[in-house]
Amino acid sequence: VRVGNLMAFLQYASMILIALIMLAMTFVMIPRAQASADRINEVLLTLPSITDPKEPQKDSGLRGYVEFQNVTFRYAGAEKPVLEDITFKAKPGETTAIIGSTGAGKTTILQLIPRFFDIEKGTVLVNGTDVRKMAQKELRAKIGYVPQKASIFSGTIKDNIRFGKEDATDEEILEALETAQAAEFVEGKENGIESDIEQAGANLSGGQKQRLSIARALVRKPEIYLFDDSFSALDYKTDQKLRKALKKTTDDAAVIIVAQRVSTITDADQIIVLNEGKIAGIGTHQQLLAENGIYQEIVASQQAEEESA
Ligand code: M5T
Ligand code: MG
Repeated sequence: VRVGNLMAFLQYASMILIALIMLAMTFVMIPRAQASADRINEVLLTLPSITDPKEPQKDSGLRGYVEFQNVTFRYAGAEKPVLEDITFKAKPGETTAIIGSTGAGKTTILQLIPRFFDIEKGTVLVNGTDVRKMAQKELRAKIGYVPQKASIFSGTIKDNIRFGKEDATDEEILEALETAQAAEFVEGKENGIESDIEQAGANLSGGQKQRLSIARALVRKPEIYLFDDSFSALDYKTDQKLRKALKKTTDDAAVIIVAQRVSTITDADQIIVLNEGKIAGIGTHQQLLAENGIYQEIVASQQAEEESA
């Protein structure tokens, strides 16, 4: 009998204990849930800082012009501006290259063209119109942007390219792949453009991903092309072939290329040397090589690298 009493006591005691622990846990969860709910509300109530003008300006009739006038920009909350007094022009049919060390602000310059951020001073013009006076949808329809990090989604190759243009036909897709030098490896796959891509492009190489993301921009047939370091994972020969093919399809468009390798941009119409957010020089490869110290340094360091490799 005594053992029975003891057992019953232990059972009840542990049941009470468990209930108490559960209660304590609930009290721990309440403030956490409260904090999460607050944050969710904050996000839902955030108003976008980039808004369309009430009366967007009409199309100027120009095509493929990009201009920066004394642009200064800082990221929200940053102490120092990342870009200072940037002035340059890109015209249709011309290639403008941007080179400079990491963190110089190259990506930031490209992102100001589709107005991902608003600037602090100066003006960004597309086809002669201030980007803040244009409807965002119209502005972005003019631009084909290949970001520095290629984002590839799970789905077929076709789905991935169509992300650039929803109603692209198979022909248009094949044409874009051809120019992007991706046709060969796509056609080598069992199902061609219907082949499946794994999540984040896990079954593709870095260069294959880059070329698909280039094809995605090409299929839009935009008037302004922005390539952010989009040729870095390609071997020298493919890089050259791609740029040659690009030249043909982009002959009446403005092309702005951010590059690490000097060899990618030697034939650009103008090269902008960016140094710590400021323009250190603009010119052709020959001009800069003759007179720009920073450009000479970049070229020399790449030659040294090649020799040691
Ligand atoms: C230029 C800073 C970054 C750097 C400078 C994207 C981003 C950048 N920065 C921020 O403070 N917040 C941001 O959201 O801006 O950066 P970048 O334009 O990305 O430089 P880059 O493209 O020339 O560099 P890389 O490495 O791609 O060659 O100081 O901290
Ligand atoms: Mg960058």
